[in-house]
Amino acid sequence: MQHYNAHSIEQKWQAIWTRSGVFEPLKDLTKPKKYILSMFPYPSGAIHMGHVRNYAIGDALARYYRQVGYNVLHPMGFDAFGMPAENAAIQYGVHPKKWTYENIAKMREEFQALGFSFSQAREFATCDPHYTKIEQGFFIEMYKKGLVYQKEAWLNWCPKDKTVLANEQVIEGRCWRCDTPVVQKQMPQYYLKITKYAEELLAELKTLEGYWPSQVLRMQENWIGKSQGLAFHFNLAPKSIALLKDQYHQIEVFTTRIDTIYGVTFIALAPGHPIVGALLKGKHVDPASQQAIVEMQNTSARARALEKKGVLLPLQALHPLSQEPIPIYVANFVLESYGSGALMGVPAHDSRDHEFATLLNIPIKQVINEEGVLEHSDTYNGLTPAQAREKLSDLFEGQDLGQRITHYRLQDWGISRQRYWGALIPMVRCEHCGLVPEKLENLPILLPEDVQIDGEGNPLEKHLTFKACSCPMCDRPAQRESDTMDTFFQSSWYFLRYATPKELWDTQAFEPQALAYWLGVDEYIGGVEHAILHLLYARFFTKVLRDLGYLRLDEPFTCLTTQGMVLKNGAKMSKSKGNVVSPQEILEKYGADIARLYIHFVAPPSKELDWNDKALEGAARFLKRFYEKSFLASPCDHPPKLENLNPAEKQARQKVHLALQKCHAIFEKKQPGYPFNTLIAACMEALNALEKTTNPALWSEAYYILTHILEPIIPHVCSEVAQRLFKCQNFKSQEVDSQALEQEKIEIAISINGKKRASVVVDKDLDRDALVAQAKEQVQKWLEGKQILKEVIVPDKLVNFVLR
Ligand code: ANZ
Ligand code: ZN
Repeated sequence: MQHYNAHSIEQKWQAIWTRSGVFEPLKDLTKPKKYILSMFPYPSGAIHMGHVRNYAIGDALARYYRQVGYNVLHPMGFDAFGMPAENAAIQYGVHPKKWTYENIAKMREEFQALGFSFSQAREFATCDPHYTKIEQGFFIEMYKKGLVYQKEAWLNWCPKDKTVLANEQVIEGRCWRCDTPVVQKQMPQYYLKITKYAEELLAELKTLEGYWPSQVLRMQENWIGKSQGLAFHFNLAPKSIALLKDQYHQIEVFTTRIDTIYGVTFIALAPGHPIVGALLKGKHVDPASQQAIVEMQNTSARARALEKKGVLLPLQALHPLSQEPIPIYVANFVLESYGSGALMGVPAHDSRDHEFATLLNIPIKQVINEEGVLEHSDTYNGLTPAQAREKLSDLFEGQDLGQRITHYRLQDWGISRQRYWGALIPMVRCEHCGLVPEKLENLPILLPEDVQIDGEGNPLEKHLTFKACSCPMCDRPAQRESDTMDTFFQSSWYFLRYATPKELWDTQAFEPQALAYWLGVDEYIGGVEHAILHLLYARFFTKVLRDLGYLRLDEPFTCLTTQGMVLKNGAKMSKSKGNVVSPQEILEKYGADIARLYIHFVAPPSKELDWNDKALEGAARFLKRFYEKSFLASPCDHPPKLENLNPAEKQARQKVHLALQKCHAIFEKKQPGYPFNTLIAACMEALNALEKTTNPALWSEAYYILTHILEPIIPHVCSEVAQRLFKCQNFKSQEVDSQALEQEKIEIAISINGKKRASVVVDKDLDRDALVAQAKEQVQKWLEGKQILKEVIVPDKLVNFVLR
């Protein structure tokens, strides 16, 4: 017997795998395929436990499907643009490119040390020039199709990073990366018209029902946020029109509750509404109000939502039906970018309006009574809200005062970033021709490398020659765009790129046949934090590229698994809490197989994993035992003869085949959610039972099956054992022997107060509760009306009921 030495076994097998290329997808595109993808990482330089978990799940699936005979694509790459590289440049003076590629090399080694079966030939980083070239081409095609446009916009601005942030990158009013309070700033930005696809993105969520976690589907649905309502306007009072120098005559609003029109007691404008701007410009508000308004304008929508604030404006509108005057406020909870940036306030029936009205002493007028029908609403009294909505919408539309519209909460995707380390937006501004896309033959437009990165502003703006170029239309001197793209742009199509062999990357985006063969992704695995943005953008890109003629696919990810967080002591691992368990240390101390076994053993993928050192030791003990006991097995080329097995041997064989059956059920999703923890438990039970036996044929069969079941989880040790015992080259899915599963039957006597009354034949390993239940059934007439004081069980022999 040899003692288990993780490092020598693991290094040996990792070297074999790297040399042999066994994890590369096959060129044969006629075989059944599985595309198993774990979300690619940002190359921070060191992987964390969340990565280990994510990739251990994906790797188990990839290895299983190779066993079953599929052609498997299991690629890995790096989401390599973004701010940390620039921050490192600022902090340590190292160039982002150098920092990034060095980190990639380190992480690649860590992946290898964990034994993940990634295709190495398809790895890329999103900052590779071949990738930039293709995606700049996509950008230009989208621009030409009207899917990209430029717009002046109020944006979240991080004064520290000097960059625009998406709403989702603002957390409680602060920058998601550096925690600086965010302010609002207006500037021209490039937008992708994702709203054009809002309806399809929403409708096709239905096709994913049952394949994606329902929680993710609900989050996407809410994010798209479809609502049906009426867009109409309030006329301004004549004096107000005069004050605004005849520039504005009305205020557009959007409501989903036109039935509450008689309950309107105020109108509220977003702080960035143009009428507010006009009032400030004309100096029509007092200094205190002006200051309050400017403060609101400088606060992000998220931060504004925390506490309601408002300022009364020197303006009035007229109620469209009663013609009564209505006061107009600036309110911080009104969003610039939702509807028309203004709303009709109905404090009696909307909780936000109610809070606002209470705060500012605005009247509250109830127009729906306790019975749920309209009141104080002129001729509409007595109608239900739904009836009133129909009638009033008809009225407004009939008189051309308003229009029924479908509104989406989803907004166009602002992709401009004023940062260096990103993919350049391939546009040029020419004094004569305006905004012009680069010529396709000039792509990629790459970043200049001689830049000064000091944390202030965009290094590209400060570069002496970068911006100067010639106009792609007229050849006269022009200015190159210095904005780079949101890194979500890169992660929106990387999964499509892997389908194409590397040799073609320089010349084409996708190899159409390979793309058609490999996509959709059969199982996509990643953190639930990507439930909204990344997954929505990736779905959007798939549809856009489909419409541009690159692919024939509506939805990119056939199945989605979101893994739970890795915690320690119930809290998310973080440096600040000092509760980080580093994969590097665990690898050092235990090796990859034990780390992987542990991760799969303590929790099923979708559940949170609370780090537990005891369970880690338990996993380590099992793995060592599994390895060391394998020296008791010797190869035997025939299966054990069933009729010669004694009861213990029969039981051991049954447990092995039960584990195998579970293995199939789990990987084939007959048992949903990949509960590998139960599979490992079944293997542990099988090994326990096996240890009570000595039959060589049985041990041989058991080890053959167990190494196959466990290879997806602990591949190194299984490869080692299978090679030594069986000269096994490739793992091939095994078949369950249904005869092995048959339970041994035994006869149990049933007595009452010590007197035998009946007997029953049951499965040998029937658990206690089931046995008692069956016994009771047999002796029911003696039990009726009596109280059972005690149930005494003599294993495999007798059940005795002690009655009062
Ligand atoms: C009056 C009203 C009465 C409303 C009532 C709701 C309930 P959803 O359903 O999410 O689409 N609204 C309109 N524009 C807004 C803006 N720019 N910022 C913030 N809120 C705005 O929300 C539609 C409702 O949100 C609209 O219907 C409007 O308030 C408000 F009992 O109008 B409602
Ligand atoms: Zn020009």
